[in-house]
Amino acid sequence: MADNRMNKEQIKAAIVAKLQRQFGCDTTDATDDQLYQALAMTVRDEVMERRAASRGERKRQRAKKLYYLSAEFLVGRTLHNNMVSLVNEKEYIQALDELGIDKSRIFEREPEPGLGNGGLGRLAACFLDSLSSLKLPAMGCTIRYELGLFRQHISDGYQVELPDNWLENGYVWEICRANEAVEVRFNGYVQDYTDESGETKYRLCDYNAVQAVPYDIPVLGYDSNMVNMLRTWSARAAKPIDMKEFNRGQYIEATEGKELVEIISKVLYPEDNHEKGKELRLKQQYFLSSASVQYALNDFEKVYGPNWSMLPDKVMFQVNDTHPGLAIPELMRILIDEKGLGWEEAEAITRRCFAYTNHTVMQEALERWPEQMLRILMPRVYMILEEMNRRLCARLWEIYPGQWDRIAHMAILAYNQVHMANLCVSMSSMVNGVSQIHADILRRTTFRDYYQLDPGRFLGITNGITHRRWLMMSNPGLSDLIDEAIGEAWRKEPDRLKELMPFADDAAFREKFDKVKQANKARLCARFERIQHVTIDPNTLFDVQAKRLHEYKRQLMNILAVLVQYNRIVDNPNYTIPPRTIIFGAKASPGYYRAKLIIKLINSVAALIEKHPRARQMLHVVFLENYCVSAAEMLMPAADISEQLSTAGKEASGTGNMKFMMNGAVTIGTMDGANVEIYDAVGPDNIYIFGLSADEVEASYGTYRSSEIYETSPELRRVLEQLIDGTLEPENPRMFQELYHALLFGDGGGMADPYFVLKDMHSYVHTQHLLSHDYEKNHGLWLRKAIINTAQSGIFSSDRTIKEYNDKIWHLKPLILK
Ligand code: 26W
Repeated sequence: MADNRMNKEQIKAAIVAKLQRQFGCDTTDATDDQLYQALAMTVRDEVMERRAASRGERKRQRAKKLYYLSAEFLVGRTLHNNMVSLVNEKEYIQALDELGIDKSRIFEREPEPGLGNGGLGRLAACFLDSLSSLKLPAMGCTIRYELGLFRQHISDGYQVELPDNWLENGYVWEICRANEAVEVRFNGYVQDYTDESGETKYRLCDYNAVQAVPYDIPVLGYDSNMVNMLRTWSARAAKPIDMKEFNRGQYIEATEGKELVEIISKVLYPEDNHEKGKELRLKQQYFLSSASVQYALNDFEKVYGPNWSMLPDKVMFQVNDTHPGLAIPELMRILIDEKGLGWEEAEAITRRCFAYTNHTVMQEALERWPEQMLRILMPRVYMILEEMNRRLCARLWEIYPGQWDRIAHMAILAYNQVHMANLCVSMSSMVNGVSQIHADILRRTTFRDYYQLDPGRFLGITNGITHRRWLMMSNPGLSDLIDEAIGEAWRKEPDRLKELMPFADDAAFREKFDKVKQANKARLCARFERIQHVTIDPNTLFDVQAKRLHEYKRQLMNILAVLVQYNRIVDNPNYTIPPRTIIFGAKASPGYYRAKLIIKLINSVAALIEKHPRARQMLHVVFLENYCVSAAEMLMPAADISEQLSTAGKEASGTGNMKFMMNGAVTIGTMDGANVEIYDAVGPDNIYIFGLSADEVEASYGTYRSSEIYETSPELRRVLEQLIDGTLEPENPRMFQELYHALLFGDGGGMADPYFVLKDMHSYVHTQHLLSHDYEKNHGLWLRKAIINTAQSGIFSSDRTIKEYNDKIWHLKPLILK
C-alpha cells in the first residue's frame, strides 16, 4: 500500500501540537486523560484520511455492500488496535518513549464501549475488523447504548452491578452524522387508501416518531487504506421539546416526552441466552432494524436510483441472531408502501437480501414476542407479518396437508406469538450455524422441518477471532518470537502460523516460548496486584475459565472439582499436585439468581482454601472482577490451560477457546462447539477431552439419575454435602442449598442436574489429573503442546470465517484501493 503513514518525528510533532491546541499544555503538565486524547486524535487523523479515500472508491466501483445488523458490537478499546492496523505501531511506541509518556498507562485511559454481553457481540466486532482487512465493503449497525453492559464489582464474594457510563467523558472515536438521521415510527393505526392508479395502499397515522441519529466509529483494515464504519444509532425525540409548554413555565412537562423516547437507546439488556419479552427491548430491536434498512435504501438510491430489482446485487443484510430480524418485514414495508412495489416482487427481493446466523440452541433464548405487543407497537409491520405467515402456511399446507402441529411449529405466528427464528429462517436466503456440531444440531433438531424442505440453505461456518487484536496486539512478545522463527507473512496470512510446527520440537524455541508465557503471566500478576490487590504466584500453572456465567457452561463443575482436590490435600498429608492458580472471569445476568450464587460459591471456596496452610500452597482460586475485552487481552496470553466445559451440544461455538489456543494455552474441554474443530486441528495429544458426547447427552435425558452418582461416589457425595454442612459458610450453612438441590433433585418439575455436572465430574477430575501430571513431569513436552496449539490456530482467524461467509453467502468484491 501507499506509504503515507507518519514516522516517529511526525508523530511526536503531531502529539505536541494536539496538546497545545486542544488543551493549551505540553507533555510535562498534561494529565493522563489529555495525553490519551491528544494521542487518540493523532491516530484518528491518520484513520480518517484513509476513510475519505475508501468511501469514494466504493461508490465509484459500484461495489456491493454488506450490512451486518447486530444488537451488540463488543468492540473493546480502539487506540492501540488502530496503531497496529496502521502498521507504524513501533514508531508510535518509540515516539511515546521519547516524549516520556508511559504507553500502557495512557491506553488504559480509553473507555471501553461495552456494547455487548459476550460471544455474539465480540464476534461481530472481530468480523468488522476482518471485513476491513480483506477490503470488503461493509457497515456494522447497532444501537448506541448510553449504558453498556454493567461493570461488575465483587463485594464480600457477591456480584454487585454498577452502571457503565462509557460516554461520560466523551468518546474520541465516534463521529455524529446528524444529516443522516432517519425517523422511526411507533404505535398509531394503519389506514388504507386508494392511490392514483386505483390500488389499495396503506399508511400509518397518528404514530409516535423517534429520530434515529447515527454516530459512526471507523474500523481500519490492517495495512490497508480500507475503512468501514460501525454505525451506532442513538434515539432522540423527533421535536426536541415542546416550546409552547416550555414558555408557559411547564419546564418538567415539556421534557417528559423526550425522556420517554430517548430511553430506547439508554441501556443494553444484560441477559445473555435468556429472553424475557420486555417491551422496551422489542422497541430497541425495531429501532435498530428500521433505521438501518432506511439508511441502506437511501444509500442505494443515491447511487443506483429506484432500480429496486438491483437491490440484491448491491445490498446484503446479515442478521446476527434474531434480534434484528424485524429488518425483514421492514424492508418489505418500505418496498411496498413507500417504493410502490407489489408483494411478490418485494418478497423476492427481500429473500435474496437477507441471511441469518443462529448463535444458540438454548430454548430459553429463542425469541418469541406476544403478537399483541407488535400489533400495538408497530401495526403496519405486524400486518406484513400476518400476510407473510398466511402465505407461508398456505404453502406448507400444500406440502404437509393436515399436519397442523408441524405447520404451527414452522409458522411465523402461532399461539398468539411471533416466532422470530421462524421469521428469519423462512425469509432468508441462507441460514448458518457457527461451528460444525452446532450446524448439525440446527439441521437435525432446531430447524429440522425447514432443513428437510430445503437442505441447500443450511450451512455451518465456524466462528473465528481477529488474530490482529488477539495475538499481534495483546501478545507482542509471542508475535515477535513468531516473526523471528518464520518471518512476518503470518500477519497477513494467519494460516502460515503452521510454519511453526517444526519449532515445537526445537528446544531453544521452546525455551523462548516459555519465557514469553512467563512474562505474560507476570504482566497479569501485576494487573491483579494493581486493580484487585491480590498477589498471585507467577510460578504456578494458570488455569483459566473466562466467559459469561451460565449453568450450561459449568463453572460449577470447575469449582466443585477444586473442592475435590482440596479435600484430597486436607485428608492426605502426602498428597501433592503441581501448584495451580485457578482464575475465573464471569459476569452473571443481574436477574439470574443461580448464576450469582455460583459466583459467591467460587469466592467461598477460594476463602476456604486460603485458610488451609497446605492447600493454599497448591491451590489458589481468584476471581477476576469485571471480565471485559481489555481484561481478556491480558488474560488470554497468560493462560496455560483453557477451560471449555459446556455440556456437549449446548455451546454453539465458543470463541474464547480460540483466543486461548492462539496464545498457546492447552484446552481441557468437552466435544462441544468449536472445541471439536480445535481437536481436529491439534490432534488428541495436544488437547484434553473429557465427558459425554452430544449424542450421549441426548440419549441420557430420560434415564440419567444424578442421585446414583451421589450414592456411588463418596468423593462427590462429600463435596455435595459440603455445600450444606457449613464447611463453606459456617454462619449460614444453607447458603448454597439451592445448588445442592438443583444437582440432586431438580427444581419445579425439571430434571435433576440438567447439565450433567455430576455425570461428567469423574471424567473431568481424572482428566485434570492427567493434565497436571503431564505439566509437571515433562515441561518440554508441555511446551510442545502449547506451541502446536498456536501453530494450528490460523484457521480460527476471522479472516478465514469472513472469506467463507463471502464465498457462500455475500459475494462481495474486495475494493481496489491505492
Ligand atoms: C434474547 C436474549 C439473548 C441474548 C443473547 C439470546 C441470545 C443471545 C446470544 C445469541 C448469546 C450468545 O452470545 N451466543 C454465543 O454466540 C457466540 C458467537 O457465535 C458463540 O461462540 C457462543 O457459543 C454462543 O453462546
